[in-house]
Amino acid sequence: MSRVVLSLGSNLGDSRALLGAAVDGLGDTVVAVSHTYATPPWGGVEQDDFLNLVVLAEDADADAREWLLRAQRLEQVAERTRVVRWGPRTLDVDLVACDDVVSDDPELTLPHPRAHLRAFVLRPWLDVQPDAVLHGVPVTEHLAALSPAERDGVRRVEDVR
Ligand code: PH2
Ligand code: MG
Ligand code: MG
Repeated sequence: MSRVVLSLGSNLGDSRALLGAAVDGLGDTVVAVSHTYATPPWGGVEQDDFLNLVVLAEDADADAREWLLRAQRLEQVAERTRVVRWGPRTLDVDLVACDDVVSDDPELTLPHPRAHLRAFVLRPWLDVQPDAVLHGVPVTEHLAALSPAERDGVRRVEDVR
């Protein structure tokens, strides 16, 4: 059994439909879906706001690498292109954490190396796992450590699912 925390984001195309289709694409592995949030772009590239959400999923037959493949397949279905690092995209599906796996593999670093800095990951994560812990620290504390501007930039919108 593996339990994964996935961060989904989109700011190109019909983001609501793309995110909804990606959640559907995870099928019955989905345990919980967070609310949906509009979030200012993180990473310094000028672009439209993103829609972000977090999915908690479980599958007895999937390890972290298999979740990565599934995430990449969902991105392919969304015809994801990525021209600029941290730039606009139709769909981004990132593994935030997978069980207690710690990996410094450059292709699959776990937990996600920047998750603790991103309110657009932390805030929705708390919807599905209020007692979540990252790097031994409660996610609530990571979120509290961010600037108020970073936290307040994450605004709840109508759920895609
Ligand atoms: N994804 C990025 C870069 N910046 N900013 C927000 N708000 N949400 C994202 O999903 C996002 C981002 C590249 O993965
Ligand atoms: Mg990403
Ligand atoms: Mg990604």
